[in-house]
Amino acid sequence: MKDKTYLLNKAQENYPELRFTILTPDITEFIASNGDSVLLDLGEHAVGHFSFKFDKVNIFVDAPVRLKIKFGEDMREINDDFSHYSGTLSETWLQEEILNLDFPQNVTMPRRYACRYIKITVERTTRPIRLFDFSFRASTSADASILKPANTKDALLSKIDLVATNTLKECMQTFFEDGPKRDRRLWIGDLRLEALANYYTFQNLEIVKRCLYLFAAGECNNIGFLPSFIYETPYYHSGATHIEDYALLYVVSVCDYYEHTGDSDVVYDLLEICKSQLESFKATLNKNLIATKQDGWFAFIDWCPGLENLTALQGVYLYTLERFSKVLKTIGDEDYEKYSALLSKVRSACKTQLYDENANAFINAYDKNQLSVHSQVWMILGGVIEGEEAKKLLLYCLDNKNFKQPVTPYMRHYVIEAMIKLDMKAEAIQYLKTFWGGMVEIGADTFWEAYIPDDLDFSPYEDRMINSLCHAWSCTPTYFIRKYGL
Ligand code: RAM
Repeated sequence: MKDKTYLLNKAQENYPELRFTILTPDITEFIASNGDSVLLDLGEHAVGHFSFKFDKVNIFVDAPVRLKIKFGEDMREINDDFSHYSGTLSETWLQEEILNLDFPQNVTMPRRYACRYIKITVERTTRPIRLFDFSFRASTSADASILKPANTKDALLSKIDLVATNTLKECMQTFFEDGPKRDRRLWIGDLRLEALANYYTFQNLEIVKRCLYLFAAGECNNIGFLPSFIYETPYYHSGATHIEDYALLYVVSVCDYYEHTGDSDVVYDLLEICKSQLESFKATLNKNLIATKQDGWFAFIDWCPGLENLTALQGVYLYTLERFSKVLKTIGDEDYEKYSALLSKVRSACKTQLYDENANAFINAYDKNQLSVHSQVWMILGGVIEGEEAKKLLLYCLDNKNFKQPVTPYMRHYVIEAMIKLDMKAEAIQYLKTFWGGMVEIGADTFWEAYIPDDLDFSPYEDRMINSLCHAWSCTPTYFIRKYGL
């Protein structure tokens, strides 16, 4: 196994270049008295730093001026009253500042924001003031000049592709962030989907490599799983959460990278850490080869409330085993046979023990026999069921009220992946249009972290205000549209 210094050096060698653009809002000057406010529109979602100039109008200000500055990813956020926030995540993510300015000056706000709209309210001034030369210095490591338009004649799919590529561009900073408003860190589940979309759009291979090495240097938990997220600011630090499905999807991300680039040096550097993720997971299978819950475990799969997720997790394991054994075979690694034999054994164990003929679906006592789309999709992606039988099952469970349904674009990505696997291209297009197209129709400039069409107030964190409206895991329509010509 490579040591931490080696891995972090590799991550550093692949530090992506940030590109900056200066955006100027629609309004250039604001003459204001006590209580006045102005709304600036950047015309697009942007991530970066805001600056402006402040001066007197004619009489010199004789006391500090107090401004409230609010940044919104959309207008709903601008209109929200943050003092009513009651979610489970810290309200310090909400983008609102009070600035006390002692005298006329040029102001550059030190913090980074993710927004399209900026509302400035003059909370207190004793004299009229002038605010002007508004400017927003936006950053991304995506090179927009190499992005070609998607090859589709369908207007809605083109629009979806545009919003998806904007989402990805905003999340590409010095690594793949999950959301530039919140949490601004590198999560494995998001990384995997961003990397896929990036291969077909901005093609920045450095950033993918950097992220793979950053995780490999992370601190594993007592079971051996990689941390599910990483911070790099102000210094490298691995997250304290270890999500089992994310640990497996790290291996898949390495396989994706290899399949896309053929770069075996990276695979050799990361091979041992990948094997250890699979070995750690294997240790949690019972004697019948079914995954069991361990103390202190956290499986993610989706933010669907009340979801029981062991069957889906087992599917993620099979999916990972399949992808990893294929890479091992290509690079001639001797463990190939071991992993592919295990894959067949666990697959047939799932078919005999988890497929229920009466329910016509996969259920699992460890999941309290709960019916969910998640279990079906991951059993399909894990290759437990195939062809017409799998297609029938997928069509049966989607939108069926007896089955728990996906709530995040993240899980919906995997629904579409299953459709593509089963040659259900028409259904995949329809699903993309209904779901991501739904966000476009209600004015999304970037795709959201969570979206339930008939519950726009849904939040995994008990208050919609904290939801991220530009979220990495929602960017994959561009991948499907461009890779599969949807
Ligand atoms: C949230 C973020 C992130 C996701 C994790 C599991 O905190 O939205 O994107 O990967 O959950």
